[in-house]
Amino acid sequence: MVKLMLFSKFFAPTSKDIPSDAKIASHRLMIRAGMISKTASGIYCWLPLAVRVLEKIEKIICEEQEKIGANKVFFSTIQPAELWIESGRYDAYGKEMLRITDRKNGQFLYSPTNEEQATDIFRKYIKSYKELPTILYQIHWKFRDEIRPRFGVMRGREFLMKDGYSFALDYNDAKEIYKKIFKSYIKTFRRMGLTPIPVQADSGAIGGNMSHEFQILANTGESTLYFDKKVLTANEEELMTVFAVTDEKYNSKTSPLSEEALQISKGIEVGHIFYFGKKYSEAMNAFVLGEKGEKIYPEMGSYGIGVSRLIAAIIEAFHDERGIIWPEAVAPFDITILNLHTKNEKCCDIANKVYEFLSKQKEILYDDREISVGEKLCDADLIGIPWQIIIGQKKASQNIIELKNRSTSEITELNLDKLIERFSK
Ligand code: P5A
Repeated sequence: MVKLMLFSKFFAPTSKDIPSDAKIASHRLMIRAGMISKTASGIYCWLPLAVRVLEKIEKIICEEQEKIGANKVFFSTIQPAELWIESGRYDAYGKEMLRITDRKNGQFLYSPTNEEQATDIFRKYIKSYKELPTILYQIHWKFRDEIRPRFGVMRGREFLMKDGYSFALDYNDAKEIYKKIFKSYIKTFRRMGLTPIPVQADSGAIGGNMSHEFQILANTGESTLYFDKKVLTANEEELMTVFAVTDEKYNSKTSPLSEEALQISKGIEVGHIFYFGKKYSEAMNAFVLGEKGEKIYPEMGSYGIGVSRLIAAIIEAFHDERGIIWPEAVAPFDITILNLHTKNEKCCDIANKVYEFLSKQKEILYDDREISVGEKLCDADLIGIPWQIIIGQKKASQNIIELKNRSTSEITELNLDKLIERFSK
């Protein structure tokens, strides 16, 4: 990733205009910060600031997936209809599936999810029980022709998903993998600065009998959650058993929670995991040979993270009336340098020195644009980079630099040496 960027050369078309369909903060802020541009209903182009955040999120996901031994692949986005006819989902998936006919009249579809394809790869290449368990995952674009795409990238038609597929020898192994992935999802979301709430869920179109959704608290969330307050502080192991459900499953008469323990909040679903046994392996005749040459149909699960939705969810969780407040782990840059007077020699000299030193360790967006002081400060708050180094002519003449924390708005005055020392730790 490029560590130093001049804003004058960086494509981040910020704006004050808010499109009329932008009903929630994350949608308004992503448009205003120049992160996304609408192509069609529920379909967006991703601009450089958003791409940088996507890359940060992907890196965290991939690191945590590697720790649990998952193998990264890219399934093709276009799949032949036959795979879905084999699994029995081709008709069941209905209008949400984007169906494609090629020039030879072949029937294809744009992947809404990849259980069939993962099972197909498995049956082609994995032949022995010794090769299990296997976990394959990818981070790739999906298309679902949602009836009501809304809230920008929160519920899109084209969206980026991390999807993983596991194959295990028996039920016990499958359950162990499910638990391992459950815990690794908690770690993944926590590394992004989020507080994930795993709720016991229904498995819907994916099918199966064990399922959890991972929710992030936000007033604009589409789900209503009923949960034990312990969820907010529990460790990964405890989270598997702490009570948390959505309104569809909640029944006040059978709730195990006291009034003090119960919290009701809105949430955004950023992940969803499923165990579904032999549903696909049997339907698609995917098996390995056991020790005595017997056929074993693997026990499967699939595991999703809404990567593009996460950006919107993070913004819903971290923003104020002025703009986005990125958690450091996923911020597009670590620091922005605001040279308020680009024609003033002293300001330029200090700004150049600051970025020369700090770009060795940090990712920096240097705002060198010739625009008004007000616009520069507003854009910095809007874009939400965690640290702002503000260089104005009056303070600069006394060798003073201001360091502003975007989250607390606290401003500290420092000289160059102290500033460099502050970020060298
Ligand atoms: C799990 C991985 C699946 O598709 N198959 C492969 C399983 N699960 S899911 O719940 O349907 O989707 C996983 C996550 O993707 C996000 N998501 C969306 N994001 C943006 N726009 C959409 N229309 C959309 N649909 C699903 C969610 O975060 C979901 O948890």
